Amino acid sequence: MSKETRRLFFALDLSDAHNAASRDAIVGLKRQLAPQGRPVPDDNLHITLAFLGEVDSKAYRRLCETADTLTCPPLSLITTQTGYFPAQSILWLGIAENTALRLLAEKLQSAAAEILNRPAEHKFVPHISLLRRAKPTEAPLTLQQPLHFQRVGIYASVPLEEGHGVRYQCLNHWTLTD
Ligand code: 2AM
Repeated sequence: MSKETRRLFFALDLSDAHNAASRDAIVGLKRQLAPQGRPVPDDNLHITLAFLGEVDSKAYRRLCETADTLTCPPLSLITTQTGYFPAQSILWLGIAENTALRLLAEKLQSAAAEILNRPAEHKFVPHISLLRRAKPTEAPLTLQQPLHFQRVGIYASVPLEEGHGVRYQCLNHWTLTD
């Protein structure tokens, strides 16, 4: 069996057409903040539900089997204001508390902890990372935009061939239904 691993995470992807207007506003905020750090490429904007780290193919299959059993309605979310993860130097845009979102993330995080035999690396703070290697803003900036999600995916971080950075490859996805 292959012991090769991939760097994976469960996430909600912002690129669906029905989120275009809100995504444009988020990209605008990201541009405004760009001098503070290294902007995340527009195509990489997402909400991480569970960060998985390095995962081998056997664990990947078990994670997918767990996701097959998920029950979660489509999610209607709203962005709030900027925040900062000091340990990772990430400047992000927050998401308002939503019970279905939190339950989904907690289910995925606890399944991942069991399958990968390691505790979740982070407590769940719903966010969209905007800038990496960033400095914090002096005061939070507010941006309230609606976002709707009808599916959740598992993604791999793939290093770009031309040098710095990564692109995210969707390996599998699941439809959220009432
Ligand atoms: P993201 O920017 O893609 O959401 C590894 O530490 C990664 O975990 C971070 O780069 C961040 O990826 C994600 N992450 C998820 N929840 C986090 C949290 N509460 N604090 C810091 N990073 C978090």
